[in-house]
Amino acid sequence: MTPPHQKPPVTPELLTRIASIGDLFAIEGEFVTGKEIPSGHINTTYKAVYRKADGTEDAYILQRINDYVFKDPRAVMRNVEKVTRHINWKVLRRVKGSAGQTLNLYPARGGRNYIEIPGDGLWRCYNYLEGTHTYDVVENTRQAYQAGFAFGSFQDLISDMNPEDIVETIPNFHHTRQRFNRLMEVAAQDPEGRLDSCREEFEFIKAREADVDRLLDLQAQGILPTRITHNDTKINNVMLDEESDNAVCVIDLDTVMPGLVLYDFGDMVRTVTPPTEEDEQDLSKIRMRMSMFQSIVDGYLDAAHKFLMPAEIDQLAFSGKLITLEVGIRFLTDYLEGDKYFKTSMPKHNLIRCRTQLKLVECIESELSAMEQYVQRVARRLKCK
Ligand code: GN1
Ligand code: MG
Repeated sequence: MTPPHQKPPVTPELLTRIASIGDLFAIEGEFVTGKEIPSGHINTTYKAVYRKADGTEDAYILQRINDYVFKDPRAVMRNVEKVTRHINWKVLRRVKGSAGQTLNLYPARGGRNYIEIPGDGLWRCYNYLEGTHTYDVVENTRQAYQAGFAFGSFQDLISDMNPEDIVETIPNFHHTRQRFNRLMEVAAQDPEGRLDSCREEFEFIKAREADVDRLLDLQAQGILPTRITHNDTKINNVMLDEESDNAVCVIDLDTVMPGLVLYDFGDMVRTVTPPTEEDEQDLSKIRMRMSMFQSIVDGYLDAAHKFLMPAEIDQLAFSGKLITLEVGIRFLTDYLEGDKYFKTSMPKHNLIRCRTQLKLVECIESELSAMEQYVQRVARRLKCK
């Protein structure tokens, strides 16, 4: 187990493993080196570098789809193929000659865009996005603006995909009522005997039960439209240019499926506004940085105001609270279930992550009306109200 925030060691065994997986894909050149990229909580990700005959090097991403989380990894790949093809087509048409990079899948032995390795699951290979990086903690408002703009543009890019082409890779992924009810069930069973160690967190969530129905009710009444959305807009899922910090490409397309744009916006609020990592243990450091919130609103609405409805804009600030609460619920549920879903790298990791989420919920609650006012101000300026 690699301790949190430390680079996993590059052992000879790991290099052999990466080279043997890379060997299954149509990659040109000789394997040079590789390493694990530890940032996601779900899939296993390696970077692999290959040297071509002319001496130049290209890097690739090899990724194993977690089949505990994604019950049908082939369906995930069908979605990802459609989404990457759609985006590539549009980007090539619209911004010919731009430096914009997109994700491309490489064919595997057997002719598919993935390979199933007996006993080792489903693997795929993407191009590595050169000259880009991600942040776990946003340092300045420029980065926050870029994240908002990138996910708003992404929603715009996929808005005309045919919903029938896209399957729900994780059904009811952001169904906050079901997430809440599941926590209640698991807490009632308390399979690992951990409930006593998290009573306070559990009560905090129970006291906010009314929040979990708000967006679902508006959706059921037809007030909020269902669109194709990203559904995992964590800040480290957007690649920014290493030098300019301009947004280059949105990654992690496994949960692209029908949803509410608010789930995407809410997860940006959750991951961009705090000045700390998701598993910060000193809760006094957690804040909702208003300047960061304002910049995500600015970036997101600059990209998305053309297609958003006033009813969606009205819930942007609240969505930050809701998604933070939802992710807190999910971390606590996983803690109670014995850490089966999210990768962990220290004892009580999921409980620690849950605590940061709940602290952030509290911070958002005390700023909510100022956040709402800011959204309305920008919406009026952009004339979308
Ligand atoms: C997971 O894979 P990653 O780290 O980008 C999770 C998200 C959570 C997030 C919490 C498929 O995202 O839903 O919000 O962790 N992805 C899945 O950090 O469950
Ligand atoms: Mg990710």
